[in-house]
Amino acid sequence: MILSFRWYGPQDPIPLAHIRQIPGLKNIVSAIYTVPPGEIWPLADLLELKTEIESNGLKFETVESIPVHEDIKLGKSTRDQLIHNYQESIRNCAQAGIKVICYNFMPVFDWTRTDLAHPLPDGSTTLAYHPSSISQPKNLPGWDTSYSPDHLKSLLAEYQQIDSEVLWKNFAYFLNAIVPVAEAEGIQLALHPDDPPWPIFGLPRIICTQNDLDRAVNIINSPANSITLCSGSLGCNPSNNVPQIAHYFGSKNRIAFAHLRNVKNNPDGSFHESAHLSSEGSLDMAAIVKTLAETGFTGPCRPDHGRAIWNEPQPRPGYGLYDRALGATYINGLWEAHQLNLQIK
Ligand SMILES: [Mn+2]
Repeated sequence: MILSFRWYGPQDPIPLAHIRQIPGLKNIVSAIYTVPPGEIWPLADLLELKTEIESNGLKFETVESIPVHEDIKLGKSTRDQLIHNYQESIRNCAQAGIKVICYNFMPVFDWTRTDLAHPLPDGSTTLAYHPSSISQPKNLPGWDTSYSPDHLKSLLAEYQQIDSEVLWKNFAYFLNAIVPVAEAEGIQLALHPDDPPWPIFGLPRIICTQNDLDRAVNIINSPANSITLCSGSLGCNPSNNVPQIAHYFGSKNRIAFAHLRNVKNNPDGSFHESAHLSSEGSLDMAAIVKTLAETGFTGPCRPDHGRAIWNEPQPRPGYGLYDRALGATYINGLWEAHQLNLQIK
């Protein structure tokens, strides 16, 4: 396991020098944020980012994420050029020393919450989701979309023609074009599950369960076609047994990247992101990390989101330094304990 931390590039207010002070933290997870979706990530930009990260004593081997253009998901005639660009971005990442590329195949919306500052009894705030608060995309707080209202409207209309089986077909078309390139370049693609793992706003979502992930990895049976095990995304559906999912894909050597965070699920279908500790949420974090250790996971792993604590400003909700750093040290503790256990056995 390579303990890693997401950093949003030079515009991220958290200095790399502070991230480096988290014990055992070796790697940065980042992306090129200045290039619009669908365009090629220039090698020069990747190398510049790598140089900055390395000059702070850290490594850059994991990309999260190269966005997949909506025309690819919609299966439009423009997709071949866009897929060609995606292939070029993969090649440029490989040249810059990247080993893992995280991506998702969620239509229009990335991770979705209805409350970005849900108060917890200890005085911290966190990201939360309540099904009754979700009706129209425009009602989402802090929604940062690159789409204008008109563009969004036309995209949503286009998706009216797309059901989940068509989306699967378009996903397979995309995978068949990019997995061979990743394989040739020595890169592992790491499909992130949908978050939350159910359809929203009438849009299909297809990467929600163990079966969905299994269908995805079986489209092309190659380690280059792997998954991101995101405990929090999968875990906010209580029917997803995350330790079991970790065991299933870990045993097949198809987990390329792990996101570790805890969620507290409520009977009404709402949830909030809790502190990482198992007893704070609904997930058995110790069992998840134990499974990764026992199945020989060697890839990057990062604390996913964190709460807002100690009055830290949250220009990017979920991505402050303090609580993610606590999560990182907790992961360290679990990992060390399980490594010791494995040695004793
Ligand atoms: Mn995640």
